[in-house]
Amino acid sequence: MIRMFLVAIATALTAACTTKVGIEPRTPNSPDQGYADAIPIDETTPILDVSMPMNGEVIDAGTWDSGTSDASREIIECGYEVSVISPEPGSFIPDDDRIQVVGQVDTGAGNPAANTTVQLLIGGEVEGEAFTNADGQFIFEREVQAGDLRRAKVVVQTPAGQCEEESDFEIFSCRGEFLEDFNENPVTWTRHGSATWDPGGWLDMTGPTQGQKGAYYNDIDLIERGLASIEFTIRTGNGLNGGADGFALTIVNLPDPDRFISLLDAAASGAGLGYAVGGAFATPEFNQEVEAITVEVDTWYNSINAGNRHTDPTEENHIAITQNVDASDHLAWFEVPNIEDMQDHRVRVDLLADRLRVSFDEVVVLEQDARLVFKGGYMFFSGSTGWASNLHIIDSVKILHDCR
Ligand SMILES: [Ca+2]
Ligand SMILES: [Ca+2]
Ligand SMILES: [Ca+2]
Repeated sequence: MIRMFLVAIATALTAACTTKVGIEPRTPNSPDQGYADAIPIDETTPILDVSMPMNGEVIDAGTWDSGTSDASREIIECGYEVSVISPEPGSFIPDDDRIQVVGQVDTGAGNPAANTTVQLLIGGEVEGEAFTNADGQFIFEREVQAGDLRRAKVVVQTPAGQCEEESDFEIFSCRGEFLEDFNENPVTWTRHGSATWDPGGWLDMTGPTQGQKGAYYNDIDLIERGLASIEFTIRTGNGLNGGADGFALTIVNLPDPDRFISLLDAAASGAGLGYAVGGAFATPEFNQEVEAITVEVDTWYNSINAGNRHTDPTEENHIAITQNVDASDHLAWFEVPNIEDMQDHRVRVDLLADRLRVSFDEVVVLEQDARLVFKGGYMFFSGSTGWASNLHIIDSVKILHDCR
């Protein structure tokens, strides 16, 4: 897990990314639809853990006398710089996972602050203590539970008192974790239309053929409502006439999962990427309003003037978040001009209470306020081709849900 974070950080530091992002003006959802207030942070007392300083000495944080001395609670200016390096701020981690909170203390002059006492504070309470090593680095090791690292910080403690310099960080912990690598023909997923499972260990929504529409849906593994982080790998290209149309992951709050087949039958191909059946895409065959969040990878510019039911927000290839199975309802989007390269690309969307955060190939490319209504539900992948075509390959799904 930690190695993954370090890789992510290294990638973030080395990658250059120039994408355009945008949002369409939105009518705010009614307040009772927001889920921010519906997910209280549990008041569970965090389980005290053992911290492991890098000088090898193990300190039981539970034995530390937390501030009976007035001097230790005094806040003073020390001039240090404190930073948490991993996990990345805003990370999502399954409940009960052991993590290492790794960071660095520097003196104001930019030198490492060695042999310095640091404390992990949660809600103002001391949850661990460690010493920095010769390079100024510290490690706290603990198990995440019930969102207890949602509002944490690391501070420096000196004999004269607690330093005012601190590093805040936020880690979400999740009760639900869904993983699927498609390495075996998946039994919890049902094929629809042109989609196929490839023995290579992935799904393809369309093949390279023109005029296709395909999907795989999962009506067994429920994704819970609330904060969530959705990740998957895509690969597209090798198509005709410049490549199109794109593919999508949708999580739909279908009251009756038996409706999946009628939804997918009615969903628009082409511009609708095999998922669009709401709003401008509603049909007499499926006129039920459903709540849904879709992550779409769109490789064809549609314009309403050309007889289509919507205009894409950009002429470039784009990754977008849409809602309520309406491909015209782009909550957020960013451009990815070169995505039809038949290379693996990792897409991650974090659904937070008040904002959306999208990462592409481990780099955050978009973070913006959004009043989301994520009710959870069942998921499906879909894709389509038209006059232009592409392969639309999906792999390695990871969804952390029911997060706090
Ligand atoms: Ca695979
Ligand atoms: Ca399009
Ligand atoms: Ca689009």
